[in-house]
Amino acid sequence: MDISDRNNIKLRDRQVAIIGLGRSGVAAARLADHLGAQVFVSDSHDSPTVAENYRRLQHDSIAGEIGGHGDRIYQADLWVLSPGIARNAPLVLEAQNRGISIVSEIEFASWFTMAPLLAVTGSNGKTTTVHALAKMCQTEHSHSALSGNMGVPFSQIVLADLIEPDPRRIHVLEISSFQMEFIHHFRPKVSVFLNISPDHLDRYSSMDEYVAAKMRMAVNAGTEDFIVYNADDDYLNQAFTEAAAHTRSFSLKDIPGALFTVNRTKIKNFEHATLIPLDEVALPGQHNLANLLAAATAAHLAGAPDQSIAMAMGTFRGVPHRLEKVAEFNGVTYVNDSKATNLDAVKVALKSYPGPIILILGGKDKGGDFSELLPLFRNRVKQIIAIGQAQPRILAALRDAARPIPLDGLRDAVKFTRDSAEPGDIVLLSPGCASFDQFRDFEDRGDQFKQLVQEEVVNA
Ligand code: UMA
Repeated sequence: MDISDRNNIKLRDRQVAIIGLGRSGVAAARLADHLGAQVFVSDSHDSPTVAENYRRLQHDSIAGEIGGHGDRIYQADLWVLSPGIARNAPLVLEAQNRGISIVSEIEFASWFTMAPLLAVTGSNGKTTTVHALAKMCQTEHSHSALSGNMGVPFSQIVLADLIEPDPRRIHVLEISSFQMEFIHHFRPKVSVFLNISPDHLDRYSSMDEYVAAKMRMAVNAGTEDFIVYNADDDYLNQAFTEAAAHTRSFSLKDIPGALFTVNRTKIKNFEHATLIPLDEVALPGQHNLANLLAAATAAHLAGAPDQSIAMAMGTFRGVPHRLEKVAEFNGVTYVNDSKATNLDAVKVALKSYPGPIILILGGKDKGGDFSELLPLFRNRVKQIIAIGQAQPRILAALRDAARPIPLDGLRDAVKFTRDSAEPGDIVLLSPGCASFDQFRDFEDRGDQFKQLVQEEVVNA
């Protein structure tokens, strides 16, 4: 199928295969169906979630299969690929061999909206930044809608807008490297790059490959578009010296050319007037200040007034599963940082508390080097609990220096902290790993942690 002209892609009666039936797959299937395509959905698994997703689509007369991919998937003009499926998976290579056009779910959805896209990527801080950005862009003149990697598929929002158009729509998108592997026309008006550090090394053969996937977000940026990047990040500083689009950097240092700058007491706008005093910013932490500067810069470029930007900074307190205080019991504070799926996010979490910290680490291994955490442990982390599939690697990396305790799962970890934590301690779930070994996703892991704290500690 010819997809070279974005404005002329017609799906009516075309064979569209949706590969993967998680959240993205379901939303893409519904969007394709709405646009008149002959949709076929396929998933290699038949877990309860996939089975339920399939049942609902079947109910709406959408055809498919679960529990394995049959040959039917290759009778297609177009594939919409879920982000969880690697681009070098055998079925993807086979489809390429057969000349089938393949696009990511984000690319697919982007064809069917004319509203401006504000896209945010980075190794850490994406979810916090997009939430702040969406709040800043929620004004009389612009109605922001948040989607992407944060959990709501872009296709779902695009379909809702096709059914009930909103001329003031602005899309705020959280973008992962996975979602950029099969893009062609995807072109944000503002592309925000927060930071780049090692992540997903289980899926990419090198750091360069991972960085390249992330950088693709701005590959189509033209002279009317903007790239916003963190000038305090070495990778990004090098990457954007010769960008085609307008670039705007942000920094925690006072750098020339930044739209918003910060000093010891306040955030200032580009006219050096006070945007907001620092003690009125609701979200704690230096790393969050950088996220807020990124969001403010993007919001300004999208036309949001300073008043709305300042209001969001004064009221936005953060997102669930990201350094979320769960409970304080007998002087012990429980913190849910389940969204910390890589080691850099764990470092940020550790730096947010002076200690003493009891750290719950582990989950599905993503290939990071756990010994990188060691410099942050001193005088801060009093105990490490290792759980999940990554447990042997955590033990091997940290055994001598930090003597981690291996436990079976989250319930045992919470019980252990109930019996061993002392007043003043912080019990921090900051796994540094993906969740898929024992949980549906990081949200499920965080929700279960919160429930276990209630069951095993607060109400015990
Ligand atoms: N599958 C196949 N064939 C295969 C391999 C997998 O059919 O060969 C199936 C799996 O059985 C599964 C589906 O494909 O049912 C894959 O689904 P998915 O993992 O893409 O999951 P979705 O529910 O569609 O969720 C995706 C994002 N998941 C990933 O990128 C892994 C979600 O990001 C995102 O919130 C959602 O789309 C909506 O946009 C999650 C994530 O972990 C939060 N992201 C990573 C991260 O933040 O580190 C990148």
